[in-house]
Amino acid sequence: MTGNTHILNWVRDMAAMTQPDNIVWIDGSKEQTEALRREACASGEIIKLNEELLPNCYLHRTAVNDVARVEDRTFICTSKKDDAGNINNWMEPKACYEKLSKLFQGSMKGRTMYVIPYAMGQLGSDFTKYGIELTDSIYVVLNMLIMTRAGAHVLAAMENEPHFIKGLHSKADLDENNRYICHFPEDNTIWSVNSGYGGNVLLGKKCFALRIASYLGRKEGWMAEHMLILGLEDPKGEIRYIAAAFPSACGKTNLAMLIPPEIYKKQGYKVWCVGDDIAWLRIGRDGRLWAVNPENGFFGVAPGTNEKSNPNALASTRRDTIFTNVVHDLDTNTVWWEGLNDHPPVHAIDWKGNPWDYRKFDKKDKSTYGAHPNSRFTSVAKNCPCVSDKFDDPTGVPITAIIFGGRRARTAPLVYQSFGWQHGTFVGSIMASETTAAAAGAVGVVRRDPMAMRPFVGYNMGDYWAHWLDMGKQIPNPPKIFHVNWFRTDGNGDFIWPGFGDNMRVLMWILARCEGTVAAQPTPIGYVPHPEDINIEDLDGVTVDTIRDLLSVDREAWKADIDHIREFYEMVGERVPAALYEELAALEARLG
Ligand code: GTP
Ligand code: SPV
Ligand code: MN
Repeated sequence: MTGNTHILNWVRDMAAMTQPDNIVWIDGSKEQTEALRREACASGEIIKLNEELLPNCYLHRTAVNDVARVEDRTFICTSKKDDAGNINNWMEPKACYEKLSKLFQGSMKGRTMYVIPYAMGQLGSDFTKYGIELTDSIYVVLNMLIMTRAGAHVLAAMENEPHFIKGLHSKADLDENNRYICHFPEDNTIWSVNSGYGGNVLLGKKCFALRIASYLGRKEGWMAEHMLILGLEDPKGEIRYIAAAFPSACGKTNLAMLIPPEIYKKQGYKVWCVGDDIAWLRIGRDGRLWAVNPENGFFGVAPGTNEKSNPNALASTRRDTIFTNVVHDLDTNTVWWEGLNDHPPVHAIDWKGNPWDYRKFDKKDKSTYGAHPNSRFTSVAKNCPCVSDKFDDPTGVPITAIIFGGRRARTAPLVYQSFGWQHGTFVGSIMASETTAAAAGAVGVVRRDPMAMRPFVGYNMGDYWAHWLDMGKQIPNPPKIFHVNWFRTDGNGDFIWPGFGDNMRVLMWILARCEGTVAAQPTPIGYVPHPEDINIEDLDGVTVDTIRDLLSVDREAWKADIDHIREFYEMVGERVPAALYEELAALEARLG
């Protein structure tokens, strides 16, 4: 165990409230992990899959009402409401502790409390922060052992550490009317109750590494962002790193593990994955912005992942993986999901645990899906064939370009470059995207999702934008900022741009702009490529005219958007920096 009294006292207090039958400290050893797997298999919490086909892989099904993050039940509990801001739900900390204490009271009776010491980031790095999660779920323990660096070695590193993020989770009764995901940034505390779904309960991820970390980042002069990190290696072996923020289920994992199209592959280009969801960014001694991925695994969207769309992600899931809410193929004891291949299993159990008849599958009717649209795989990052050799590097990687993006059927062009950091911050602040299944609620509705952080910023969004502007002033050699949209559709609602691996063609333009080796056309919204500068060699059905269409800036649509942006800024409230209102006015003027 530990001699750290901060930890011991807190564990004792939480145990007094939740009243578990036992307390088990997670050490990360093979023996303990194996024993927990056996116990969870015996209770039916997880199912062991075919050891030959999927070694060390397991399937878990959540409760049917517990399949995604619950944004309307997620709270930022700062002492002043204004510090949480209008984008976040807010509760007064004391009131929230009291309310949740009642739900936690005795919630672990008859159960074991697991104490998970973990680190976000590589031990020994300036970036790294510690956490402890207390949970009554073995599923959470097994996921945390993949998603974070966890166990006895981390607890040893925390021996003299008064600062750590205190996370308390209990499944309690999985009562959705009493489900709460609450953050107390002033106390380094997270309380999550009545859920068993990933983003709500793997507290190192969105709760700590984004909500609490974004709050700490502002205080301490760094940034926590909902960004993938990839390295693009050229034939000379030089690697440039890109960080990209897309909203949930909008393509981060896919871009992070991109396989270059043949035309680039044969020249020797390669793409390396540093992270697929979260980046922590700090100003390096050399004046550049440096990034680490604080996670240790991928909690990726399963549907749509296949040999063609994302072979690297698929390969990562072929061993040591926990699958959540996918189809169970009974004939082979393996898993399946929509979009994996054209051979749905004949004898199968759907994500709800019911027998599933693939012949009744109808794309338009969600109730016929075998896998939940937000079903996920939890995989070890090191099992990814394209994992970067900088993955464990405590200094991280220097970022050349930052990309924002979202799902927009019309307004946003395939790619454009901002005029500079301030304008780039503006571009991030006005990001919008169609909602996805990653969060509970309607899907396909356009909503503003600044920097893809709307559900994850742990303080006032206006202050967050001010922090972005501030950072820009402090970084001597800042990354250039771009915006992409892979999701423009034609008259039939089909995607025009092929996407996936071919997104590399856009990354090549972005890096050429960073090098200053390609020209661009200034437009009211930013610099747009000359259509012939996007490489379409070997791209079936895509002509220069297709690219011209993808790059067109629809002035009327943008003018109509201005009012929405202003309304959104007004909703965010008084703390929106004046510089962003100036950018908005300048955009309006340029649109004429
Ligand atoms: P979170 O884990 O929720 O943060 O999601 P993410 O941003 O990592 O999204 P992910 O890469 O898992 O992709 C989500 C969905 O978008 C999947 O169904 C993909 O098939 C689809 N997708 C990803 N990239 C592209 C693309 O370039 N074009 C198109 N049309 N779809 C894409
Ligand atoms: C997201 O929704 O952005 C995810 C999945 O990455 S979750 O961990 O549930 O937040
Ligand atoms: Mn995410």
